[in-house]
Amino acid sequence: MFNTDSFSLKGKTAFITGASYGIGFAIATAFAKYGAKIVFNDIKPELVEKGLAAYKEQGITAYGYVCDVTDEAQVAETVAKIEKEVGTVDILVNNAGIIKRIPMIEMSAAEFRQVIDVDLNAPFIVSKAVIPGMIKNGHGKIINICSMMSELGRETVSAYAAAKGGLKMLTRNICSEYGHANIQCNGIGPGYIETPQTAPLRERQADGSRHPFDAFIVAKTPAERWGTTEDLMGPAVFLASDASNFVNGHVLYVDGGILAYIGKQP
Ligand code: NAP
Ligand code: GCO
Repeated sequence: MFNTDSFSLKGKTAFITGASYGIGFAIATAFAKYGAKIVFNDIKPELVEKGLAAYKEQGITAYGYVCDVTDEAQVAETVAKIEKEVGTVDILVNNAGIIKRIPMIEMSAAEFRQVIDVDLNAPFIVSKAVIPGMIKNGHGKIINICSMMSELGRETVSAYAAAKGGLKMLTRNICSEYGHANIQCNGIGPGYIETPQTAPLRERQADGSRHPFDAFIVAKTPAERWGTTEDLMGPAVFLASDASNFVNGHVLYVDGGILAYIGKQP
């Protein structure tokens, strides 16, 4: 029956990848407020340490693991540890990601592959590792962090757009393949969000004026601002909770309206 507890994550174990800071950290913090036990990983030990301190500062007891999400053996080992030390993963957020802004004809195949590896292959690897536990438990939530680039292209981000477009289809496929096992797999497509990943696009110019890309994004967003990591908290809690049990294979764009807008009329 639907009630206010339908949004509760009490007792749930949530694994958010690459969540030492930025979007993953904000989502994990929101999950903790709704009662979930927080597990995260990062590729560098110093980032895990930084993350653990940041969660502690928020009054959250988080479990942090050093793990490269592109390495299938490391992921399997980490998920086994999580299941033993914390519990079976009820909620997975595939958040870890990288971007390389390089014009396509200047990009090496190795650079292209690296982006696909972190942004697309890794969500496959981590999902594959947690789904058996979810099937055994009789429920599971997977949230893939997609992008505007799951729908749109732009100069210099060919690998990122290919990966995030692929991630949208992986989302639909996990839904198609495991919906019968009461697993819901959805995406969140953040618009342009203020995090270190987008800091180079917001750097002030030498004369103190806005970066042209910064001005472009504000003009392209009906909300007339960049998003904050806080903007993603409510949508993530919704998709992680029982309130969304019949929402499956969907990408929820949290973009201040960018995808709805043709752009400023002349
Ligand atoms: P981010 O800089 O993309 O942070 C992601 C985290 O993942 C970092 O801690 C990063 O560590 C970690 N990571 C990278 N490669 C990894 C690997 N192989 N194994 C484990 N961890 C790894 O920050 P963000 O902006 O918060 O982005 C989070 C997600 O949202 C990404 O998937 C991104 O593509 C997506 N997104 C961001 C925006 C935006 O506007 N910011 C918009 C749409 C979607 P390092 O610091 O060492 O790289
Ligand atoms: C870029 C940006 C974007 C955002 C985001 C948009 O260079 O265009 O980094 O790709 O990070 O993914 O949704």
